[in-house]
Amino acid sequence: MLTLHHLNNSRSQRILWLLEELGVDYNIEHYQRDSITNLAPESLRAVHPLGRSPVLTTPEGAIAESGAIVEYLVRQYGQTNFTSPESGENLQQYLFWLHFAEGSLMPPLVARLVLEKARQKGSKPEGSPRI
Ligand SMILES: N[C@@H](CCC(=O)N[C@@H](CS)C(=O)NCC(=O)O)C(=O)O
Repeated sequence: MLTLHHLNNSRSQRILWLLEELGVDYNIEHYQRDSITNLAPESLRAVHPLGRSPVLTTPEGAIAESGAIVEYLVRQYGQTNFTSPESGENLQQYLFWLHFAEGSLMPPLVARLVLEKARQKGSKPEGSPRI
């Protein structure tokens, strides 16, 4: 059985969406962000050393990184609407969009979110952004 280790307000929502679209059976373990730091609880580190969400535990082990989880689910459970292209232009498009999400889209969105929070608090951001 698959278990999604789901943190509130996180990228884990993408994985929930995909699991539902694929119609796969799964369990959810819920984790809540710290109300002050916004960080994930330490208990998530016991599931995967990154200590971040999403993590999917599978019969083959724990998988972190949303892109890697998407790849796993599509490979294992993809049906007609959810197969990854094997070659050509479609494969390039598939790889581009898969990597674009974390490689190019998320960094500026996270930076904006962190700056916005800091602005609301009237302070400068501290440490590395962990959204
Ligand atoms: N590149 C990773 C990012 C994972 C990540 O940073 N997750 C955030 C939630 S969206 C998290 O767990 N933040 C809480 C923390 O870092 O303590 C992915 O795509 O899964």
